[in-house]
Amino acid sequence: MNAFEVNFDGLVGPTHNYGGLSYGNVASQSNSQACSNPREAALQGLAKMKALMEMGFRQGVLAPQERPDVAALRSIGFAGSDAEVISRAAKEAMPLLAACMSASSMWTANSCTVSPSADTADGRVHFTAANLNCKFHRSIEHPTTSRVLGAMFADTQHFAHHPALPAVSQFGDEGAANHTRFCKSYGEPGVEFFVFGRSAFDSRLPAPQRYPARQTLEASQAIARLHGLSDAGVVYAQQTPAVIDQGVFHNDVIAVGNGEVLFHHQDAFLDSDKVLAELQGKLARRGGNLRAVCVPREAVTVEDAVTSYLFNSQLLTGADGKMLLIVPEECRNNARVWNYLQQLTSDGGPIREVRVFDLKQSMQNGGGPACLRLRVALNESELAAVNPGVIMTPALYETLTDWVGRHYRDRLRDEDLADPQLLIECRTALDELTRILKLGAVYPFQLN
Ligand code: SUG
Repeated sequence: MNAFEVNFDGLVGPTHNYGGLSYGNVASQSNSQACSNPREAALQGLAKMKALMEMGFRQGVLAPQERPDVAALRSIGFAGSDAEVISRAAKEAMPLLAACMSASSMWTANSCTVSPSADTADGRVHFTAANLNCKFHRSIEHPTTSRVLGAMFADTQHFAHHPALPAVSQFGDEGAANHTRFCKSYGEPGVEFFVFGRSAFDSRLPAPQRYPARQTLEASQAIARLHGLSDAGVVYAQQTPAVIDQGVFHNDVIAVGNGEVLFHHQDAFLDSDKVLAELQGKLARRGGNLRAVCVPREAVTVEDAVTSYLFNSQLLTGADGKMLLIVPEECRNNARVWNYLQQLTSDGGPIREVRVFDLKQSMQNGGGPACLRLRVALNESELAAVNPGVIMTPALYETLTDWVGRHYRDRLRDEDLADPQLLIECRTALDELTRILKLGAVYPFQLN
């Protein structure tokens, strides 16, 4: 049966702002308190979805979350009416209000980890919502993520959903941002590659000194168990701790893979040769042939990778079997990176084409093309079982563009976050969105 990769992009929510909430994510820290433009952010994301759809890729959309998260503010002691909760938080603890306002669920690569049915013991597609417990503003995402995923992939014959792992740092899990799947073709058993930043229990493994390592080995192992993956189809690798300390807060800031290709920086993994040999061996036993494209540090430094987001690109297989890299505009603005890309696409290797997108609103918070999408490999009958309301079409693109135009502000600053009107605007917009995407009731304000 035919199988495909479907990219589900996060629709940027109406409260997109620069809260400076992610220590260790250089862009988030350096753009803290800048004025954001939620409308432009959402339109930039939609433009990418439309372009990929027009190029013939299967494209879906993942709904944003209810923000401000009034329930989260109540859980930490702010009381009264919804408006009072917000104004008290604004007066007493602005960083907590900012956290409960963040539109960070737009980076759907962090929403969950997905294992396609060809890899799992029960032959279903498995999803584990990410607990994202390294950052408060992200740790509040997973209950709604689970409800939204449940509404998109509801058919229990094809889809299995696991709740987030225990909410402690030993099981820190950031979803698909640290997970890549290699395969000969999407419908055949592949090798799932889990990259972790530290181990919670094995003190022999090194850890970064400056910035947090968000993903643990133990979280990755738990997901492999939950999804019923076989040892023959799994490889674990540790990220080089020094690159985390330079701002590589997820593996997808320094490597991307698709099909048989791994595009990675020379400094991405500890014991790189061993990791590549294990991947090569396991993929070969699945009938595939790993093609690792290693970018040397002489050509592109880790700092270049962090500022340009070269590796936070989408690596896609076109209808002709050739690979295409979707990169952010920031890659064109870095001469070393841009030169490297010219060379890469002309040297006869697997990556033949580069397409550039303006995603500046998201990039300023450390979210590039790859962060904005969740990859789900599906065969034809699984694709037919997905809620059709979330599959991108020209008509849905028009509807969502119009919806953004009617509901989103074009500037948002710190002081605007305290505006009680923003809560009303967001709920009105999201209520309409659940009807557009045919999700049913998924938001707390719809459930109470
Ligand atoms: O978790 N930024 C996100 C960016 C996530 C990028 N995702 C991947 N690489 N897959 C994060 O650090 C910043 C929010 C703020 O500062 O307002 C933020 O959450």
